Amino acid sequence: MNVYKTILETIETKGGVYFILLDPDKIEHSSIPGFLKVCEDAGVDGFLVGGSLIVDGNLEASIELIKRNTSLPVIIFPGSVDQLSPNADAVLYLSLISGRNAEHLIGKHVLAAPTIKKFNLEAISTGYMLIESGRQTTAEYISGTRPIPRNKPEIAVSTALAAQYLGMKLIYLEGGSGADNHVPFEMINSVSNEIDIPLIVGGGIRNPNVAREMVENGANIIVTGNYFEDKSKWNQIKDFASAVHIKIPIDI
Ligand code: 1GP
Repeated sequence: MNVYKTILETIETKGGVYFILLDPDKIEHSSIPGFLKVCEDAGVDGFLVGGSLIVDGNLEASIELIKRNTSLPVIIFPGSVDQLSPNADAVLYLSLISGRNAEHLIGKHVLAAPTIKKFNLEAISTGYMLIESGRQTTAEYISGTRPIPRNKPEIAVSTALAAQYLGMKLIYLEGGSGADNHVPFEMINSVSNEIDIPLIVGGGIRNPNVAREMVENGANIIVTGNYFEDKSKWNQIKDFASAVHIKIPIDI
């Protein structure tokens, strides 16, 4: 499977892509098969797996289990160099372009490259931008970088354009997991108007209407994580998927 091609095709056919982020620290292995089934039935387009700080979870084992239970794309969303596995379909090769920490701009990539080659993983070069979202997020703290101010869309636009000109294939606007405030619609709109590569938005999205408004403002891929760690909310997954798939009529 070529994941990047699948993403482009899904944007074309459904109007948007809906990914769910699984953090190995936060999911019980016993509930993974059931959760994946619910996601598939609800119309989710794929899974990101990873976290800024994995303390207990075993990424390798989680990915193996996820792959055994779904035919949807499984993409590593790495919080560190050791979050790589040959069982995944692709890895978001994240460069933290909102920051000025050389390790996260290119350093970690050099360390990870030989393993990616050995695993024959599809690396999708992604310009990763942290956007100020209220309290300091784990990603900001761990990376030692400051986010782009949420009221400065012009900085986000210039940064995203720079990534595109450097040849990156995706732009990721990240509010941070569990963010108080999601990425502002205005910023999504400004960035998407200027770039020609797909735009991912995630962090603090807890409502399908918000997801829909993001897609209407130009987001191509929506990611939610935290929200569905609570099993009682699984019946809302379909609402999120339908909200993101703006080309497919919502059945009433
Ligand atoms: C992916 O970090 C997000 O971009 C996930 O954020 O857990 O807040 O949905 P949430």
